[in-house]
Amino acid sequence: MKKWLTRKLNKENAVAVSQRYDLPMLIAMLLEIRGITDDDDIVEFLSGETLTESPFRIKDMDIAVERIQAAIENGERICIYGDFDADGVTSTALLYSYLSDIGANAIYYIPSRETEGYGMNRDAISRIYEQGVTLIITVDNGVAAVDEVDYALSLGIDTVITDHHAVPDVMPDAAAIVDPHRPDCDSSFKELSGVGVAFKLVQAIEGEYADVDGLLENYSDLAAIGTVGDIVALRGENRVLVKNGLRHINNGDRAGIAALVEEAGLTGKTISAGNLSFNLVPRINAGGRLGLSKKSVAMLLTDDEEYAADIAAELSSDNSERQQIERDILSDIDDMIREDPSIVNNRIIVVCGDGWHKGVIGIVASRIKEVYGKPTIVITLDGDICRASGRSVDVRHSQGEYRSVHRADQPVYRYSPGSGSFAAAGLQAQSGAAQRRSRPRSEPARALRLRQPDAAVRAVQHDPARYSRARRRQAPAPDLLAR
Ligand SMILES: [Mn+2]
Repeated sequence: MKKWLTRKLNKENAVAVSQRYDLPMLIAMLLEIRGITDDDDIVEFLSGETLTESPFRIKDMDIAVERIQAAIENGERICIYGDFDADGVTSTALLYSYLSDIGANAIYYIPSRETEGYGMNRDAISRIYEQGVTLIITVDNGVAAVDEVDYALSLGIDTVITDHHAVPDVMPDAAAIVDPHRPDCDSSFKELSGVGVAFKLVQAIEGEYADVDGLLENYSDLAAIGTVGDIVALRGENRVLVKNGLRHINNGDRAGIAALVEEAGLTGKTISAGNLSFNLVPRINAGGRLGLSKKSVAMLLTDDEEYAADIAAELSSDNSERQQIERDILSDIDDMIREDPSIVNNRIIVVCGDGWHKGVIGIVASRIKEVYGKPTIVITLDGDICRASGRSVDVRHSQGEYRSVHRADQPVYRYSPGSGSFAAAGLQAQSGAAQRRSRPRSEPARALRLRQPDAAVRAVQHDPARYSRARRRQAPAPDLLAR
């Protein structure tokens, strides 16, 4: 079960902050508990109206801007290479919208979640090459694409990477790599989402004296959705983006977002960050799971209200379909746990099923992790390919988890690490090893799963004490399906 550790409150500090900033005591106490105690942090947290740090503090930003400006001046064709989740879709829409507004020759590409998976791949680069592209700008991905960037270069395509995922030991040989997690990057705010980094890139292209408030007016709605979608901390620059973005979303400024709001039944209500997270982001993410991410980008770019409404409706029906698929898998897993409670007694929960929809196993893992408070890996088998998605309570665990799976299951075809602050991992591998790992440990449970009830009874009769002890230790199972 989940164990909560509560942070001690230093009441004296809270009283001082309350007096100094003329704040209600409750707010001062919350600031104290959240560790927002420096004067600079408090002022930033309380105001949060605009971005104050120069985007050029992020490593390689100057090189990225130089390469992009050269491309614009020379009329080179630029491809924005995005991702299919809410962060990737909004990053793509933001950068595409900006670049085409300033007259760049830009296109965008989002890999199919179903057939290509996360990140750059050679086939996609070949197709991009055929369209005459000489510069790829990645958003929300790319920092680990060593081979793909080399391949692009062999076709005469430069790559500028903008990303916010953890930086691997060996980075791609790209023209520029803009990622606040680079160890040699001295920007002060590290928790930007992909769209946050894309926003900072736009700010940088506008130059040192950019009209930041104007940019916030144009793009913070997109930035808010991607930022909330990636579950990064809503403080610092993220808070500025979300706060401004919510204002514009509530004004109904963008047809595509207004259409999503309408589909969610929220028209006329004040949209909060919670609404973004529970009502808008899942619809955009569902688009990725069911092959509609390109349409999501189009929805966010269009001024045509009817076109936007059509796509929003399509995304929403897919969202309810996805929820049903998710409920079915959770109910399978619930049965498995009731049959063999030892599954949830392990340090890491591993469950495995045949033909579970690979697009939702991440959400399922996240739900199990939430209920049991333990790192969880959900594996789905499709013929002899198995795909897994893991969610951890902490990114350090997530990485360890990934490593141990990596060792167990050879060969791993693709692995997509979680971002710096979102403890997630996914991988794809040949089955066999994974099947062995996910097999329930107890003998009767194993026999039951093989549909050999006699063998199960024999195993219990052989050592009744063992299994009755296991039963007694087990607390009543929480309901995975309860919302
Ligand atoms: Mn992201």
